Amino acid sequence: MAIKPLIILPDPVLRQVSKPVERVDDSVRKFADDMLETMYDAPGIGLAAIQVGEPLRMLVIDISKDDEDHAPQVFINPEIVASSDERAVYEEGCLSIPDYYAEVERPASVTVRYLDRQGAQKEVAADGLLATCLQHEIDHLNGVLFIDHISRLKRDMVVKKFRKLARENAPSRMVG
Ligand code: GNR
Ligand code: NI
Repeated sequence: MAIKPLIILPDPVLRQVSKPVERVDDSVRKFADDMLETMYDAPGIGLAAIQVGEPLRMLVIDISKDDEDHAPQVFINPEIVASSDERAVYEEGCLSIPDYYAEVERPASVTVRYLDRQGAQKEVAADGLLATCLQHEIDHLNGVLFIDHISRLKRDMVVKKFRKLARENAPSRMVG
């Protein structure tokens, strides 16, 4: 198992559209374990492969409470096959946009079809936090971030702040 470095805004890698996993084999399962370890270390409740630089359509989620046992879930090639008309608002955050939180409105429930870590096709009807988290992660597979769902004014402010941080932390600053 290995903890992988997280890709942070405004890295253009986060805007890539990820490619389907062609075969669920040991290397895919090993990568899912690395993603889970990275997510738990962060800590976060979800992680998409692109957040560690792999443009593959897979994500991991664990929405268990702190005082409960871990409940890791792996979703490979997930697809939203149904969404409710009902909406829900959650305060979202993203490991690729550290320490920034904003309310996002999304369908309150979704049905997601996916392959599990054995490569078996599954379907889950999700609501509550799982529905929000699945939509947040599936957005990542399409190069979409939660800040794309907030006002342009707020988004521009966040992007500007993270551009500045990236500049300040750029290796060029260390030279000379
Ligand atoms: O850890 C995370 N918390 C979270 C809270 C509300 C809605 C979505 C999320 S996902 C996020 C981890 C992450 O960035 N996944 O891509
Ligand atoms: Ni995220």
